[in-house]
Amino acid sequence: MRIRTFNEYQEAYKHSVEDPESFWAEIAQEFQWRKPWTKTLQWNFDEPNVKWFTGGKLNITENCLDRHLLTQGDQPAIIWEPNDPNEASITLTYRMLHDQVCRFANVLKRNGVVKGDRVCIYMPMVPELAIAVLACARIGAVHSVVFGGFSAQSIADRINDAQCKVVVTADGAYRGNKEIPLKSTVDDALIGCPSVRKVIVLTRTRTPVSMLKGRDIWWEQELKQVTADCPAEEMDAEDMLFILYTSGSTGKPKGVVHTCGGYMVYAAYTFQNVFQYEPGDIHFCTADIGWITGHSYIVYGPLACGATSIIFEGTPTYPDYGRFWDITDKHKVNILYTAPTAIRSLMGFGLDKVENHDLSSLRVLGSVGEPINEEAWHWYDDHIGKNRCPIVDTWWQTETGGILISPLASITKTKPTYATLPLPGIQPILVDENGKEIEGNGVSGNLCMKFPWPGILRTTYGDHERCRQTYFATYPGLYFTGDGCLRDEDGYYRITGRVDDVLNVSGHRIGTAEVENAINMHTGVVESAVVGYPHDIKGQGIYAYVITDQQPSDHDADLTKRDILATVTRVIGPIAKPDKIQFVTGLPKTRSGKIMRRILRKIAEGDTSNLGDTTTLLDPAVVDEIKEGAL
Ligand code: 6R9
Repeated sequence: MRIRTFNEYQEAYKHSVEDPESFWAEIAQEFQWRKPWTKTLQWNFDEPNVKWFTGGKLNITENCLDRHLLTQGDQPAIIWEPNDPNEASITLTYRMLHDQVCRFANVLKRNGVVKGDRVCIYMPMVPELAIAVLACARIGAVHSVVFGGFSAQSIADRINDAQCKVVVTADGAYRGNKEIPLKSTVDDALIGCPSVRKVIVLTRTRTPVSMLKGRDIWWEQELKQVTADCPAEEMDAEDMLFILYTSGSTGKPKGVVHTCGGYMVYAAYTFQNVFQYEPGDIHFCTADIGWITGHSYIVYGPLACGATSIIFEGTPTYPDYGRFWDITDKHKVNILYTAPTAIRSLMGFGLDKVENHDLSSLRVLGSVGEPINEEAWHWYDDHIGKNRCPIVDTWWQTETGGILISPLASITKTKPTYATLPLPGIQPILVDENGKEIEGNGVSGNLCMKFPWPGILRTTYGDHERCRQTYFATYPGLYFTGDGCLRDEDGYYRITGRVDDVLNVSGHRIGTAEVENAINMHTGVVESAVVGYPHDIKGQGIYAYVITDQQPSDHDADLTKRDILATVTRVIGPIAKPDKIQFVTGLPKTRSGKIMRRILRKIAEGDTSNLGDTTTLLDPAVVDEIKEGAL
């Protein structure tokens, strides 16, 4: 499955388009299957219905753990770097990780978890998070990891949507100089979650917690009750592996569903080829396992390839802004995979903390989560890669399971701000608003895919129609990504950002409707409209236009703003807090009552010169008022 030259890339690509089934079957054969599949691919994008490796039986943890034991059982699988650099880091070999995953899988079983049950995981970035994820996969339970920054309400919504039976959490989490109470947030969430029978709590911060009799149990106590003998559950290739919630243009986050066989093949194939992973490489992906990047490129992709993956608990700026470089130096990192927002924030601090570390172990640099601007690209290239490490700008989504468009490290010629070319198996197409294909080069349009790859989402949990509506109905016969895209004269792809009502704040997807719903929950708020605007570090900032029931005085306005921020934090989490709140008396609406976001976006961007046609507005005068009060 390994591509080594540009020529091989072109051949692989050609093969993948001409005969996708034999292409992917050859790759899938390199994994360990209990029973071979009978049909490589069945698909239509109308229902949609996509099935890869039908009839094939496997367990992803046998591929990520057991099959490495003979050849590299004593190689490090996970290196854990704690929040506080003075605390010791931990190395888990493949054998140790296998042992711990089996033990925790037995804990889950002991607590009534069976194949197909959903388990919510709300944890800090500690090795036990990866262990819990893999333990679920070991016994065929479906994990739903919820990022540790989400609020009790967000956890409850996700638990209820998936009807989770068990929650795995910790007493608290360390992030920089903060201590975050996880268990008490889970307690708040569970007031409204009747499906949950057990809560398993790991000790991390020793923050006092209340343990509910009959429901709450300690991770450490439970481990004393089990052995390390846990045969893996036999799974069908199309059995569910996990659910991961992500924001879209409607208010409610969707549970994206990935299945065992296709996801495994795709995560491993892309990890190996995009980063040109070599045995022994130390891979440092700075994402949180609560996002898809962490699922595919901290846990499953690297482990399926037998790599060493770093799990970092802390933040890029604690105890100082040299932390990434400190970790790179300390653990001799070969592949560094991070987000443009982190690069931009570190750029601002200058070079002293870069220059006092040895970064010579680095071979490949990666970028993910949002478009990388030219300045950040060059800073990364010059100062971190010292102009000798290829940068792979990897474009993909929660729904795609793995990277779709990206250079292959040191194989594909890179171009700043371009994700460059589709990986083998990926057939991008640009369309106009009417779904008509835009052919040729030097064009831009809406980015779609016309053929499935093994990692594509199968459904949105509990609501297949929503999956169809969101991804497959806009342009019949195509998977619509929600992104705008340019294809230049060389056929290189550059992602220009979302074309729907989804914001990308510090690499996190946030739906404008979600933020509006949260703001509208505040008592004084009548209505609100949220848009994004360019932000130097976050990529996009959140700008909220808010109508209150009483026009607040200056003093009251400050208080109300604080209350609104507190409301958003409580309903969604701190990542969704607006950067700017402007009080207005009306919103620009069409006669049919639709908010004209285009106008609000322009004003938020500070560009009030050309607002386009405003004659269809119900009350054009509100635009002047909003312009005058713009922040
Ligand atoms: C992996 C991940 C997906 C959205 C996606 C796009 C943006 C991700 C990007 C990128 C430009 C890149 N995005 N990678 N935009 N260049 N290299 O981030 O998944 O959280 O689901 O976000 O992020 O807009 O549609 P997810």
